[in-house]
Amino acid sequence: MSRKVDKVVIANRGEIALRILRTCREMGIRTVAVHSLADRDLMHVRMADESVCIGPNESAKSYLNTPAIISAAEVTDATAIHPGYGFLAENADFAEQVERSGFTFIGPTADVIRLMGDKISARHAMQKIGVPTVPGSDGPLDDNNDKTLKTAAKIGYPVIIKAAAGGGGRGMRVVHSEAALLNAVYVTQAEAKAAFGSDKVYLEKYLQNPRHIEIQILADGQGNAVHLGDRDCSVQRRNQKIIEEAPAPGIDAKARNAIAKRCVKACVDMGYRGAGTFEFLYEDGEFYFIEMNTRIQVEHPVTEMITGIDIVRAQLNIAMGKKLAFKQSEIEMRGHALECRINAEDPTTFIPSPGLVNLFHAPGGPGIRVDSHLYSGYSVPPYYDSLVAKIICHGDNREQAILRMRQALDELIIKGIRTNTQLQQNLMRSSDFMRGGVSIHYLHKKLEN
Ligand code: MV4
Repeated sequence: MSRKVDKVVIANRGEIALRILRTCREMGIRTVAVHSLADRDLMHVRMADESVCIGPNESAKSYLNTPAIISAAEVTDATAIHPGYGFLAENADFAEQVERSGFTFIGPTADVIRLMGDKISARHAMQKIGVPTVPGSDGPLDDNNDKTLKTAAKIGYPVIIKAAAGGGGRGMRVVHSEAALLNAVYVTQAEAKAAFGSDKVYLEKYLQNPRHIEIQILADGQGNAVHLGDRDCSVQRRNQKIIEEAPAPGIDAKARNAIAKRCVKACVDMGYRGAGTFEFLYEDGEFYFIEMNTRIQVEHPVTEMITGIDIVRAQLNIAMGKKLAFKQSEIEMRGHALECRINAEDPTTFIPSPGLVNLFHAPGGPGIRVDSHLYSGYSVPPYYDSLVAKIICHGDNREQAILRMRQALDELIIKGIRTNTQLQQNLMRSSDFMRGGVSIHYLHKKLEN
């Protein structure tokens, strides 16, 4: 079925809104920027064919306001809505309402978003399809305490209790001994109920020193799917990724191909449509599925740099009902790419540092890409995420990518607000990072010293 995608509402802000706008323009697709009151001066709002103010500063009343976004699509005669990442990107009810209102949701079907939004059903789906998961409970924990204790004993301590409706690090608790288990289950259930409206929780073996490796896929929902390789996102602080790279360093070709093929097969079996990411923990040479993201991700540029594929373009083409334009054998991975996230934050306290950017100068040169909505004179509002720029560097190999990143960070000028640029510079000179393959605990340990 072919669907009209000739005018897209970009239901997001900041760098990703600009990223989506750029590809739309290249494809001759008209754009509608929807923005909050605080975001009148965003770069993409100025560049869009049309713009609609959808509410006040608070995201709850603007970027999360489904009726306002759908109304904006109606009044501008748009045909499709791109959710970007964050906000409503993985909200199945939003996807459903967009489609029910007669617009194309640029992403998977609401059913698949819902399936993956429940981490227990996602786990179950992967087990059925043959994607390896972390050893854990079969479905949600119930009020049979003896059974819960037995399950944990069989898995072996430490275990981790996770909320089915959680994800991205929210609603989790690590348990180190049998004595602490039942109370931890009870508390996690209560917290999950309060935070997500569901007290469903499940158990997994707690992996103590894993890496975070994910696999990017594209699927057309018509039986065709490909992977675009993996990314390593282990350098993070409090579940906020700081550096991402592609490919994940030090993984042998056989293991990475095997897991990627599983993901592709899972997409075909599920009838998945759009761009998606399978998140894994990687420890002692094994991959363990933890979550699937049904959206475009912040770190997608590193994959674009090594494959030459525009993932937003692929999303738009898939939404139009086109079949994938390339086969797996036509996708070549070349060199290595790194992304450093630049956040408007205090370098020592990590407290957000919004305000007027007096001067912005972006780095350049071979292999350098900057995804940022900043410009000199722009004021970073205090209401949203503190990500203000992504510096992406490609090289023939990881060493060259790191050398280029050092130069790029050196050239980057952001005056008026505080940023984490110096931390990124330090990381690009850290012997552990330079060796490659650090775990998810690396940055925490480094910052303690
Ligand atoms: C885990 C884990 C260890 N063992 N599951 C955190 C985010 C969410 N996506 C899943 N998370 C974790 N799940 C088991 N069985 C450790 C984490 C984790 C983590 C994972 C990826 C990236 C950063 C992380 C930071 C802390 C904990």
